[in-house]
Amino acid sequence: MAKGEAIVILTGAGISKESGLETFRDEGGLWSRTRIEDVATPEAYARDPKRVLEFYNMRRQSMVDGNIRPNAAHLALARLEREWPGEVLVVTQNIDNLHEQAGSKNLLHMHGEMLKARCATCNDVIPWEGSLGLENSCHACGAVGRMRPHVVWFGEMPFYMNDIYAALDRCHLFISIGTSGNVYPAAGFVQHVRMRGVGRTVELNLEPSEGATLFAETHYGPASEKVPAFVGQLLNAGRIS
Ligand code: BV8
Repeated sequence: MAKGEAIVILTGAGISKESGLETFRDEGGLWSRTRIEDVATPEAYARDPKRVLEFYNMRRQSMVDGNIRPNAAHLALARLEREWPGEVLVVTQNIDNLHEQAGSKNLLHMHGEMLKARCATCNDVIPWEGSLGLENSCHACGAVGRMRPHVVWFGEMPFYMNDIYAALDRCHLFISIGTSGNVYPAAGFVQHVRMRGVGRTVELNLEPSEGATLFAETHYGPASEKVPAFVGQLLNAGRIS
């Protein structure tokens, strides 16, 4: 077993699709019905906070009430973290809590978390499972109508970027799962790894992403099949290359 080889895994909405959560850019996905400019930018929130809060209340509700559970892909990544001798870091663009439910511990939500709210006045972040409205007040500073979803909108800086680039700079294997490769800076991570000239890059997706040609290795099909198979092979081989 090769000691200490580090793995970074980027996940997107595709890994949660088979758990019952919608993706964004697939046929009938979230952005086919709602414009990003209307619900997922700071300008939209400033212009019409009620509409933005409702968009996230609807999605949070389906996550909490819909009894959404991790699928075999999330579980396989948690198994890899438990059984691999080196570091395994999951960087997710997703704002659901399916990686946590599956048991992943070394996990960074670069686009935030649906089940948390943040005060736009004092930045206090608290768990939040119900609806968010303008009547809500901040438990820390008392500001009213300033609680927003703790998610990263377009034009806002994603979280943990320093930690993410440090992990990309030391990884031996970068795996991208269930993402269309449309949104930056996440879509640029594979290029960042390639520029180092070392390390293996793998895409596991339903179909080729925008960045498919940048990956040395690709496997296409449902995440619930491809991810457990890939993790099984990796653990059997006990080494990355
Ligand atoms: C930033 C959180 C810089 C909220 C999200 C002008 C002004 C400012 C910025 C920009 C600009 N122009 C461009 C940019 C950059 C912008 C960007 O990339 N825009 C794109 C649209 C061109 N990025 C940003 O704004 C980012 N911030 O750049 O900051 C900066 C610098 C200095 C100072 C300040 C700022 C912030 C981006 C984050 C936005 N927030 N989400 C929410 O969820 O509502 S993005 C959103 O897209 C989600 O996070 C989502 O995860 C992410 C990516 O989408 P995917 O996960 O890939 O989902 P998608 O539906 O696209 O694809 C699904 C894939 O799964 C498909 O390939 C499908 O085939 C596959 N699939 C389906 N089923 C399965 C499957 N695979 C396997 N198995 C299956 N069963």
